[in-house]
Amino acid sequence: MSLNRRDFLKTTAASAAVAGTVSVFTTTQAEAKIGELQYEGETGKWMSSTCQGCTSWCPIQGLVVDGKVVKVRGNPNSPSMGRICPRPHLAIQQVYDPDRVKTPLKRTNPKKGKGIDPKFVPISWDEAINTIAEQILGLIKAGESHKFVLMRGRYTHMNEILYNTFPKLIGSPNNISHASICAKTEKFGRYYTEGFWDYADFDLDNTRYILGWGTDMVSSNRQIPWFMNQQGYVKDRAKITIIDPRLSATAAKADRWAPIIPGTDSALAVAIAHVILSEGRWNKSFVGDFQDGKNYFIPGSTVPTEVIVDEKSLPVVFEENHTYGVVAWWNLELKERTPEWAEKITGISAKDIRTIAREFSDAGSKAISWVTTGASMQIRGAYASLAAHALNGLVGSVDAVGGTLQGSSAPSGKTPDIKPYLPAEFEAALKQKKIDQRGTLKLGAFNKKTGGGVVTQQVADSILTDKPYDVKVAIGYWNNFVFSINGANVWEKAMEKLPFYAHITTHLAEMSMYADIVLPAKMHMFERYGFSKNKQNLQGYLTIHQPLVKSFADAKTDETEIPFLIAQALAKKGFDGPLRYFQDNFKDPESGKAPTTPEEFDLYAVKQFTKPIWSGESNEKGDTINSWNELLDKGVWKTKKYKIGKKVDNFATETKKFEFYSETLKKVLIEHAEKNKVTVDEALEALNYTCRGELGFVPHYEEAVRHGDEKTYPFIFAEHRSRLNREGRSQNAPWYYEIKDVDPGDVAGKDVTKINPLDGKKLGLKDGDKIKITSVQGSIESEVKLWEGIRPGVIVKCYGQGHWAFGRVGSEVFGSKPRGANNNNLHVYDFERMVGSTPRHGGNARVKIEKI
Ligand SMILES: Nc1nc2c(c(=O)[nH]1)N[C@H]1C(S)=C(S)[C@@H](COP(=O)(O)OP(=O)(O)OC[C@H]3O[C@@H](n4cnc5c(=O)[nH]c(N)nc54)[C@H](O)[C@@H]3O)O[C@H]1N2
Ligand SMILES: Nc1nc2c(c(=O)[nH]1)N[C@H]1C(S)=C(S)[C@@H](COP(=O)(O)OP(=O)(O)OC[C@H]3O[C@@H](n4cnc5c(=O)[nH]c(N)nc54)[C@H](O)[C@@H]3O)O[C@H]1N2
Ligand code: SF4
Ligand SMILES: [Mo]
Repeated sequence: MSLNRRDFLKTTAASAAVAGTVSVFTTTQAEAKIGELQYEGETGKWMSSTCQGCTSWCPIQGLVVDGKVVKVRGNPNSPSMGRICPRPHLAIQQVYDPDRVKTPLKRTNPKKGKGIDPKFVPISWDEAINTIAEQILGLIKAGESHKFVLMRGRYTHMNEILYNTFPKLIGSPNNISHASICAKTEKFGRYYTEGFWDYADFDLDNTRYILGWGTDMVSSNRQIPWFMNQQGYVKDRAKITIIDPRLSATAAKADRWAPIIPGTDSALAVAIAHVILSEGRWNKSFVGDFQDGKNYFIPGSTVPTEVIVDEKSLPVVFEENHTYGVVAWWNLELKERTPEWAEKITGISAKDIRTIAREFSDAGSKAISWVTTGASMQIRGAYASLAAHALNGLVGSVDAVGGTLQGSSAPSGKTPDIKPYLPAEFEAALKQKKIDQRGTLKLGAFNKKTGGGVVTQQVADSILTDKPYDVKVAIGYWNNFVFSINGANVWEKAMEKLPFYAHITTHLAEMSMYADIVLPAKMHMFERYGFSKNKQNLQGYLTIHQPLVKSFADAKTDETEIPFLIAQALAKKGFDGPLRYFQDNFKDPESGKAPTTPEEFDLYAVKQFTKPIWSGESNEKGDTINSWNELLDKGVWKTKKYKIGKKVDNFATETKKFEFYSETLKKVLIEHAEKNKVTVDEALEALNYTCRGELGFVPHYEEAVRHGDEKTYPFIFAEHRSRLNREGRSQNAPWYYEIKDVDPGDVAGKDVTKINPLDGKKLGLKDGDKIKITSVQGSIESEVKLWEGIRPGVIVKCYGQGHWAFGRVGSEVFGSKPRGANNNNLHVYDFERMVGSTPRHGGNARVKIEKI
């Protein structure tokens, strides 16, 4: 349907007037009347903000006409020079979605559960905030403030306030982010080889080879717009090989697609390393060489410590240059890892493995091994991440022209110290263990140390078992864990049990259906202040979020306005620590005025955090910006281009070298074992890895874990994300369904399961057949699409649909019946235990298929 601008404005105004969502259960998809919007001429104003449709965090601009944002484009000042992907256009349907929460809501049905109507009624902000403040005070008075949990999904860098300081200010150690359901194990490989715990940057201008591990960079991962734009140029200069069980959009245009059996990436990576070393193809200037110039990396043999030459016994010395432990890696792991061995495990022929290894190493330091979550967010993904990243060390492409880079980062203000605002009685509560059991024997949560990271998924189990203690009050924002985490049914049960939950959200989502209070959030792209920092195209940048338009809902900013309101309510009730902290420390950097309203706090706080940019003090490091208004106008500040090569021999590893034998991992594993009073081998076992001894310190093959026996569950389940997913947030946008066939093999308007035609034949299935898919965790119903883009024995389905409570378009019947199916009903509630991450890839579940 098409709507002219006047009708469009009328529709949004009308829906704004209908407050609340009482009896939302009766609305069906057929009644949804959101359509295309057209605008009359571009007479409006382009204003800068930031897209958070994915972790690329692109600077964008919105065209504002008569107080409405009608169009989006890239910000020309961005490092990608104004490129964006297709997804920000969907954001228009997000912000003007008539299904948005328009006022605070209160649950009137005390019974909680999937499919149970919460019977929400609209309430005032005062009542909502007071209810939350009472709950918090109740905990404080009972001396159990640690039983409060703050859960964060997506965020801007303003999360320092609600996520980082707020829980502590009210006496709780529990701030739980979504990092471990996102991409943590991808970072593991970089950290334990080159000491870098972050997203990488890549020198696409100069690269000659990209070896992508689950890398679908025109669709997902990071710097998507830049890669989409550069893909053609890159292809002129470089070869691209994509290792992915599925023919992704990038694989379809690559030089080679290696359809790997899910979860076997570590085998392929070590076999590639084996070829590179045994054929003498490593980068001699980066890695070094044997002193006598001979190659002692002989398949099947350990590098000897000495050889006999002319009846003389001579020591074999490898003079290592910028790396550490290449001989140990060979001796411990690589010597037997032939392509023939890997062929049986990975499904990639030995011939292809040799070709990939040769082509990759021919490109030398201009070859990128680009590891994504596909090859790392697996049950035993830590060593796959390590092995695939280590290939960059062999060819010397780490911090090299045409290689993989750590990149730069934009400066921003520090978070003021909260200690003076913490009452003495919080001391014990703040020392309580975090609810996610990080750092315990079976949940290493390694980042730079044991227990350093979050284990998001564990929170459900901790709530259900009251371990280490019972959670009583929780606030979640910009998150939807009931939908977005493996074993969705476990989260459903946990949320059912949680005594008090407040959800700060733009839409009622699955997570909101368990809420006692729902608070409407301003939409991040067009309605609120904030800032994000990232890197693309060799530049670090800071990009501003600002209100382009006034929210049509009575919404507030999750990360600033809402904590300020709660702080005010707490102060009125006699506990003024948080309010004093906010008012003392977040004065307007220009006028010096302390904030008295949530709006002032929001503005002063964002100005304070971004001051290093707009004050002009960073002009020498990058773009020139001299005032707050100039930052709002330009929208983005970027660093000068990253200087390549400085990190070499100065990596933040134990040896300062690029570590093939990871002394850095060894140290953390020993720490973890000692902390939990076990040996390193016992720790490895508890973390569900098969290696023992020194093998645990080098990249090596680990057999994939698959839940379900092969006989009952003959297929491996794999998944990918949609080019249209704005994480879990765009699925109530009609455009999402209309153009869903942008994902290879998918069908517009549907949520199909892609099955190889050979398997289809065996099972007697044809396109459009309805099927039930079952894993040991649960079942989904789906529709068959026969497709050659997935190997026989593996089936694949896109992630994103299957919401049972996400608007009239996203759900078949809001509150009870999903549209499509959620993959997280099949993914098994299990962990990658070294990092504590949630393994959505690697084929964690075997499944059976039944025709229905
Ligand atoms: N099977 C499977 N599971 C996955 C993934 C996958 O690919 N496959 N991806 C994983 C990854 S990488 C991630 S990062 C996580 C993301 O998972 P989560 O962090 O749980 O985030 P979303 O699913 O995007 O849900 C965010 C919710 O916030 C609300 N919301 C939307 N916009 C706004 C806003 O502007 N402000 C506020 N306050 N609220 C808003 C909506 O209710 C929405 O449902 O999911 C993970 N889960
Ligand atoms: N379009 C889009 N882009 C996004 C996001 C989004 O929601 N939508 N979200 C952003 C976020 S939060 C994140 S964390 C990143 C994640 O982005 P990526 O790291 O790129 O991860 P995914 O898209 O989850 O999966 C990548 C690929 O892994 C493949 N795969 C599955 N199993 C295996 C396996 O066993 N081995 C290998 N080698 N590949 C496998 C899948 O087919 C898929 O093509 O994307 C960001 N970019
Ligand atoms: S969805 Fe991601 S890649 Fe696309 S414009 Fe937004 S932040 Fe950038
Ligand atoms: Mo993510």
